[in-house]
Amino acid sequence: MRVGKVVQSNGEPCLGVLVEPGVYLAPFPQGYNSLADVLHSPDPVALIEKQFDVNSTLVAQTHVRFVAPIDNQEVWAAGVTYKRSQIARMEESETGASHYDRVYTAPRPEIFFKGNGRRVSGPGQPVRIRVDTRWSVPEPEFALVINPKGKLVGLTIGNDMSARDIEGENPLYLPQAKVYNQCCALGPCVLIPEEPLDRAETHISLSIRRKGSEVFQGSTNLDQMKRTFEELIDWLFRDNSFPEGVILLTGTGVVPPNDFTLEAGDLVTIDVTGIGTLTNPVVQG
Ligand code: DO4
Ligand code: MG
Repeated sequence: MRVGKVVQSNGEPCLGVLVEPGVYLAPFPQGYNSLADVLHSPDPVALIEKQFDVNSTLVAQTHVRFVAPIDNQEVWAAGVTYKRSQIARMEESETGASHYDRVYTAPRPEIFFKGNGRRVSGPGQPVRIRVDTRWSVPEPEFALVINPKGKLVGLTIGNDMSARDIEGENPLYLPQAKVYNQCCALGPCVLIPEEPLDRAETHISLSIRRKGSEVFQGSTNLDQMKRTFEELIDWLFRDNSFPEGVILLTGTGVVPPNDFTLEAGDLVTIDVTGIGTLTNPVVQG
């Protein structure tokens, strides 16, 4: 099931379930005030199905505005979980190369705080290039929606915007390269998997368009990720509690060539098998 948060014309949020002919809309079930409340319930699919049986309206997808599927959760991110990211990081950082090399194979993964809902853009909303960077890229990533007990309840698409020159200059600058206004995008909806994902068949692709032409395209699949979702969640939850739940980006396996930097006006599109498409315009300044 694919479910998201939709803002209606009166400004009120409601649930939206994506189906072939369009999107079913329904209010949050009684006693549940947010998408996170629903996703964190003991059986989200049953709860949503029950609510949609009684209360839903079918509308065309073009008439629906999905917003970022986040409420009060924190957003964290894992890094260097694909060979492609390890190589790119070692190339960009003279002083930090050995750190990236070691973290790729070490038992403990790289995990960092990425932000909260205030820093996250939804579908169609801008993502930002910092004013003080000359080398920025989007990072297309699988994003895990995790409940307060540490259970994976769904998957969405994430963009971990990154300033490669800042993180490459000194690994201690990582929080500045990664965490700033509009540094992350999530959406459009959350896939609640009803069976285990086929890793090799779950693709993530990135397309960047500039003035109407595609200037970068790349893709990978989940099988290329060195770590499992369960392993990343286990490390994230060690002496770390998330009473509101947490969204964890799982690292990028698609990195544009080293002479590529994003520009204001670019359009970033990320596609994930079974989830959908997340598109965001890029701004700077
Ligand atoms: O250490 C750099 C960040 C790594 C990252 O964000 C990624 O691999 O996706
Ligand atoms: Mg990343």
